[in-house]
Amino acid sequence: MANPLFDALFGRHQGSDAVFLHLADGVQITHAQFLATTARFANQLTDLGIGPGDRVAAQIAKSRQALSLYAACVQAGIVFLPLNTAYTADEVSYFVGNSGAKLLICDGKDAEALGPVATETGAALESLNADGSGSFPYKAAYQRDSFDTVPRRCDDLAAFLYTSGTTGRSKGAMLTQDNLLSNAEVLVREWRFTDADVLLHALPIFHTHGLFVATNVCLLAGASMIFLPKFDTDAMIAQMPKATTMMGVPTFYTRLLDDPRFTSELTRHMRLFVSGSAPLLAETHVQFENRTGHRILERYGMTETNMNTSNPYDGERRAGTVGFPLPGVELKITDPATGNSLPDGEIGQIEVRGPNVFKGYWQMPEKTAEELRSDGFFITGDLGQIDADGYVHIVGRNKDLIISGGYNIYPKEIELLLDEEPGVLESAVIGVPHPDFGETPVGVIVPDGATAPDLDAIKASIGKSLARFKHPQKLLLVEELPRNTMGKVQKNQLRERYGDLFAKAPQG
Ligand code: MCA
Ligand code: AMP
Repeated sequence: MANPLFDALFGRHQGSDAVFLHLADGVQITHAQFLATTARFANQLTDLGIGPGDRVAAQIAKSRQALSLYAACVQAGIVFLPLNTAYTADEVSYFVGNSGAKLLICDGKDAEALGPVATETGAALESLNADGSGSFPYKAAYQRDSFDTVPRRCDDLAAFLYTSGTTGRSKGAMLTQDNLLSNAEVLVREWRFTDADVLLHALPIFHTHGLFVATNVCLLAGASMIFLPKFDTDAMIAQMPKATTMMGVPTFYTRLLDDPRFTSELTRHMRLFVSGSAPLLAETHVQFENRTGHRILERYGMTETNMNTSNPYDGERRAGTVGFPLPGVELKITDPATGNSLPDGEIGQIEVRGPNVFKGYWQMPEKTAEELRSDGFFITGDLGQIDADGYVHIVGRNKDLIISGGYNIYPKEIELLLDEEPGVLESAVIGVPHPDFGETPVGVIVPDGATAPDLDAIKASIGKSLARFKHPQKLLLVEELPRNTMGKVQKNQLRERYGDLFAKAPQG
């Protein structure tokens, strides 16, 4: 029996001396070298007693070894659970505990802070550092560089990605081999990836965009990647002439456009720029085309569904839209109250069905049933409409979510912490426009009247348990929150009131 995901992404490259990764320091890694490390890691995981279906959580820096850990999990049939490096020990503790991960791999610098997490959850703890050193690769170095790939079925789990919820509790989205493989296959075809492509990769590899879209597509097409540790404008500009494609969140594009060195000459060899994870302003789309002559291809996806829609490769890439449903993906716009389909042109909730749609939330059957209908349609929580030409427009969200620089922030999680703070009666966290991150969280607090809230102390206190990117950029005091007649907080009124807190200073 085969392992469809491993065979398609990695197995096909066994023994190949073609370059897979161009690292920032100029070192090139061939597929054969990459797969030798992968096999050693797979042997080491097996020696640690971790087998098919077990979860391995990893909070590690982006490196070729981190990518080999992903590949090793796929090869050994282990469920890979990557974690944002910004998460605090409190956050990691929840993910490891909830997933029942048998092993937590972290950066050596975090081993002391995460030691108690491992003890509490019963997970083993190993380290893998940004430079590829650490206890895990040290032990793996003594392992064989070949591994008998563990057979898997298409609907076996390949990965868990945690996504926050409106209740403030994160949910583990269970992604199968076929969810990942079918989506990568469609994207390779739709975006015309070949082994001649070189992708400029500056995204983190703990989310769908950087791992399952960018990396899986390149592996499947036999393309190589310029693998940068993170987004850095200077490095992007230095590497761009060697690349043919780039994928990024809108912040990548606005940051590049802010730099006068980013010119049409610099992008002359590029054939494709893809944007997603957050709305790309039509203004950015137009500015990009004026500067470079390239039209950014915007697509739309979710952790639970991988990619759902894409603007066309050939044909008009329409600014402010996310294009058409991908082949194999059904998309409908429904009335949130009844679930019935709405005619084209009307605004409603976006629902999708297809091989890309996840299996459900780990050990949360009620949550799964709320969002994943029995007929297979997933309720995305995004509001959209389909125009007369069939292009999908995302016009808003039916879920209380803030997207900052491509990272999702669920207000509830912050509100629950704020409400616990001394002097706070209640709070509302809203997303307001931000010139660099698109949106950023702001906390609006109603004092309890007994003790005056100390905003600096509150910031410091909630900061201990929240990842840096979730920290409200401002805390404001108000006498009361606006509510409708049902008593529901009117966040849109707050967003209007505070919408220009971070407005860019007028030019000239
Ligand atoms: C870093 N910081 C942030 C963010 N990133 N704050 C808010 N939002 C962020 N996204 C904090 C840092 O901790 C630091 O805090 C301060 O901002 C300045 O850091 P800076 O160096 O400017 O940031 P950076 O390291 O350059 O990161 C910005 C970034 C990065 C390049 C936009 O966030 C990024 O790579 N985002 C991509 C996220 C992504 O891949 N999303 C895909 C999710 P301080 O200085 O105070 O310590 S997958 C998905 O959404 C779906 C499925 C889809 O459709 O793709
Ligand atoms: P995630 O938790 O990373 O799965 O976030 C998925 C959410 O990101 C979607 O439900 C959308 O709200 C948003 N998103 C992704 N791509 C786009 C896009 N191109 N335009 C607007 N929103 C997007």
